[in-house]
Amino acid sequence: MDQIQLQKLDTTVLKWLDQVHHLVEQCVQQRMQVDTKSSHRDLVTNVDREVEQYYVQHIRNFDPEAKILGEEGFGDAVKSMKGRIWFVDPIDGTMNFVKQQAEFATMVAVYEDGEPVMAWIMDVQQHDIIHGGPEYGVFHNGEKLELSVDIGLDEGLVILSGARLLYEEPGFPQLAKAAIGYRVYGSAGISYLHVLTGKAVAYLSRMRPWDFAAGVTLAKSLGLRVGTIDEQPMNMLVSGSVLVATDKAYADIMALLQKKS
Ligand code: 2AM
Ligand code: CA
Repeated sequence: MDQIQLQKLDTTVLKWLDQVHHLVEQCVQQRMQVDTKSSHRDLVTNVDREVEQYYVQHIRNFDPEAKILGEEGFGDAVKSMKGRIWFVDPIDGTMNFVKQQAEFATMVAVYEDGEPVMAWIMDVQQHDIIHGGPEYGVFHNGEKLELSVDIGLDEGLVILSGARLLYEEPGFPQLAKAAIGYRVYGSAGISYLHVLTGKAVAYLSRMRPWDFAAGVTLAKSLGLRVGTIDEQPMNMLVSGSVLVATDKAYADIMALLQKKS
């Protein structure tokens, strides 16, 4: 895509994000229905579904040839990364959304033939947006975002999945102990925003494609290191333990994980 097409894509999705912000506010005030999915801790709301339907309808109009991979299943059964794929997580951090009405995100990413093109993460309650791509640059709201100072675990906060830490998945407790401090936010999108803006040096969680597609795109575009820690190459269509970190923190974490095995 050339710069004009990327600019049009960005402007279009930023408009959708404004609408999503309004839609979520309206739903919270007028109609909230909470259901459980796989367990009593795995929540979904009508807002997750309504926001995904909003995205799917608008993506279909804007980019009719593309396929859509969304958490709530209103998109397509995507089996290959060929062509253009839109990844959509309508509400990321649904537990935070239900219990706090804060610290939750909405995420969109576009890939073309397996390569990242553009992505958007919005802290919905704060209306705080990071958007961009490898050929476009990364922007925090309107301002160009620059890579923060490269610091390692001895000086930086690491963000971890609460569940992985609680159940002592190999690597997670060691990492929490090695860093100057650790944080658990309960939302991949909010965690990515902190790493992208230099408030934390790494984020590690086991995630599904719509949880990591946008974060990985923005992190790579900004010059952060991205990889998996389960010795599998990153596959955009399956779950994986995905790490995003500064160069120094990435090296620290890899050394630490090799030591444990
Ligand atoms: P969600 O709210 O969109 O489901 C903390 O719960 C983070 O992990 C959130 O980003 C959440 O996304 C995601 N998450 C929740 N359950 C998950 C699961 N079973 N596998 C992978 N990620 C999950
Ligand atoms: Ca979600």
